[in-house]
Amino acid sequence: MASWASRQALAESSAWGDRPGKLAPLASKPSTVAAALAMEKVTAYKDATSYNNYYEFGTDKADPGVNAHTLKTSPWSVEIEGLVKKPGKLALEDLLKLSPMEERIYRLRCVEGWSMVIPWVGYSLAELIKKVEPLGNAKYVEFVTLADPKTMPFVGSRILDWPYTEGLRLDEAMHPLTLLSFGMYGEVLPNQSGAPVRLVVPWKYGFKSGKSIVKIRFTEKQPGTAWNKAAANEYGFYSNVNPNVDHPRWSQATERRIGEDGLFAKKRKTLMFNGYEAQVGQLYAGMDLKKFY
Ligand SMILES: Nc1nc2c(c(=O)[nH]1)N[C@H]1C(S)=C(S)[C@@H](COP(=O)(O)O)O[C@H]1N2
Ligand SMILES: [Mo]
Repeated sequence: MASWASRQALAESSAWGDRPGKLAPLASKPSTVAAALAMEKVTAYKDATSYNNYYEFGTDKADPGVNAHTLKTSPWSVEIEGLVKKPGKLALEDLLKLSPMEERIYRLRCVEGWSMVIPWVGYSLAELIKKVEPLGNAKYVEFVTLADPKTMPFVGSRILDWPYTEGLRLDEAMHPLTLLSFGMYGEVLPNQSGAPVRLVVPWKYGFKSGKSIVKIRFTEKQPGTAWNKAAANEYGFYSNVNPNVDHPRWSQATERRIGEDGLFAKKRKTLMFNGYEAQVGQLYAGMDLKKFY
C-alpha cells in the first residue's frame, strides 16, 4: 500500500482521476481496512452527483442535484442520545477531528438495481461509538436525518414519514466497514450526497446509508426505519444486499452500473453482501436471510 506521502503525491492522478475541484478538499490517508474495491472502475463524479436518491429534495434521480443547494450544512451538530455513558451534542468541527480520515472505495447498490463505485472519505463509525460508550443494554443504533421544511422542498409531502430514519444492530454499526462519511473524491460531500455527514454501509442496500445525519440514538428495541414504515413487505430492517431474495416486484439478481448506460450495456451479477461476504457474513450466521430481509 502506498505511504501517506506518496499517496498525496499521487493525488493528481489517483485511481479515480483528478479531484473534481468543486468543493473544499478533505484530506485522507489510505484505508487501514482492507476490501477496498480497487479493481473496479470508479464512477465519474458527474454521474455520482447527478443520479441520486434524496427524497427530501424530490423523487426524480436528477432532483437532488438540482434542488439540494438550499441545504444549510453549517452550523451542524450531531446529537448522541439514548443508552450511552456520554450523551450530548457534537459539533461537526469536533466530529471531523475525532479520528483520522481515510479513503475507502466502496460500491453502493440501490435496491432499485443500480450501483456506483465511490471513493468515500471518513472513518469507521465504531470510532465514534467507542467514544460515547454504549451501555450494556444498547442493542441497536438509530440514525435520524435532517427534516427541515424551510430548506427541503419535499419534507411535509406524504412520500415518506419525516424525518428519514435508519437503523442498524449495534454489532453492524460497530463493524469496521461501516463508514461515517464526510467526503468523497477527496472533497467534502456535495449536498445531494448527504452533506455534511452521512453513513455508508457497503454490504446493505443504499437506503440503509442515511444522509445528513443529525441524531444518533442507542436503543434496546429495534428502531423503525423510513422505508420499512413506507412499505414493510418490500423493505425489511436488515436489507443486506442479497441476490437470492427478490424484491416483491422485481429481481435482485443483477445490477446496472451508473455511467455504463445504454440499452445494451451488460448487467452485472449482484454479489452476496455486495461482495463483502467474507468480512460481514458471520454477523448473520444462523439467521434465515429470507425471513430477515
Ligand atoms: N436522508 C436521506 N437519506 C437517504 C435517502 C433519502 O431519501 N433521504 N435515500 C437513500 C437511498 S434509497 C439510497 S440508494 C442512497 C443513495 O445515495 P447516493 O445518492 O449518494 O447514491 O441514499 C440513501 N439515504
Ligand atoms: Mo435506494
